[in-house]
Amino acid sequence: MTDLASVKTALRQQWIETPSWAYGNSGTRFKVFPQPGVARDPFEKIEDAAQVHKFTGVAPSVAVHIPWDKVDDYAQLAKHAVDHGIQIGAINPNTFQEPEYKLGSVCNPDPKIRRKATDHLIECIDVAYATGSGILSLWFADGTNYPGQDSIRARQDRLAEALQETYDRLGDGVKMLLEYKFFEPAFYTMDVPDWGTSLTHCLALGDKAQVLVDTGHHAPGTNIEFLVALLVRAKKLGGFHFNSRFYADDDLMVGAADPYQLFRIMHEIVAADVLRPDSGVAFMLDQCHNIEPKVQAEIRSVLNVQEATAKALLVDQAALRAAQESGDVLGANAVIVDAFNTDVRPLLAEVREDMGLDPDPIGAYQRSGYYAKVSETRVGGQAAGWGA
Ligand code: RM4
Ligand code: MN
Ligand code: MN
Repeated sequence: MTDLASVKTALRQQWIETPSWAYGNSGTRFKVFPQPGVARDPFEKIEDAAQVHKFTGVAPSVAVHIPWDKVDDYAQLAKHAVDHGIQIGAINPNTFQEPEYKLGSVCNPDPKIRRKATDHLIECIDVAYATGSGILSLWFADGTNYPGQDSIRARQDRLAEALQETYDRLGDGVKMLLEYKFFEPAFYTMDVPDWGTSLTHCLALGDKAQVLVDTGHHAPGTNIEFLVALLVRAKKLGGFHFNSRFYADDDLMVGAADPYQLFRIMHEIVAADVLRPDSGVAFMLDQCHNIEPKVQAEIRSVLNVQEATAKALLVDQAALRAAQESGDVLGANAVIVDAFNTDVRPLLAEVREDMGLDPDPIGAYQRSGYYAKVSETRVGGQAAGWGA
């Protein structure tokens, strides 16, 4: 039997970070459909993120992307977050949107462009210290489109060099996460295509470098919970970018495509006892909301992670172990399936009431009138986002 009090405590303490870019306009390469009330600057994005925390109680930080969220005074941005009841989370350098980066950033054959990219990574360490963030979260769009375009090995050497220089500048308060993605925007080789490549670099760098698992960045059929278990065992799981993909890197709401996969991932997390915020694993959303309202979609996503987590916490670990040890294949599987099939919504409603929250976060958000209010007040200026 699972101890319900400790399940509730774990759910109350859960920490899910939302991304600032979820609150801007986004779309596909075909069209960005602008929405009313969209944040126009990093301060308004923080206000949106604060709404997600206000109604869920478990989203107390917001990741930023530089230069999308570039401001003159980062201490002021951090204070704005605190004034709204949250804090700045991971700092994500952006080395994929400037003309120089056509052939890559830290892996570019031109040393001047590599210098510019590495300088930006180092500048983002300063942003981390100025905002009180403990995470520099790296994703590189680098790669090649055609066989022979560049030397695969030379690009790895350049990557290792840039990572080492950045790592050496981290100081004691910031750690480095290295994310991978198996294709796009490069289609022949990505320079960090998979967790093995990321792990290889992180092992060479040292304890402050860990792997970031973006659930949307794998080939179809990849067993994500397996690699999560492996990374936890190696003490190299730094965090997640949660989202769902139906085909490729869709960045849709986590739990939308395959809630059973999300549950299986959370089961590995719970079984390894790395759910607690002080375990060092960061649970972050990395999503874009192209056609659905953004703040509400982030709330829904947080609830989806909570539901998967609650189910994982309800797995009867003693029964599972007993079944495993006695070779009871179907009995062990039934323990997992039973937990997944539990309706945890009443339990989560109780947890929210214990936290002084409305048991129905989406209903409460809708009744608050926030969306109507910002749709009226956020007029003029340029909405944040990708060209809308
Ligand atoms: C990438 C990757 C990064 C994210 C950008 C916007 O595909 O997931 O984490 O920062 O998209
Ligand atoms: Mn990501
Ligand atoms: Mn992605």
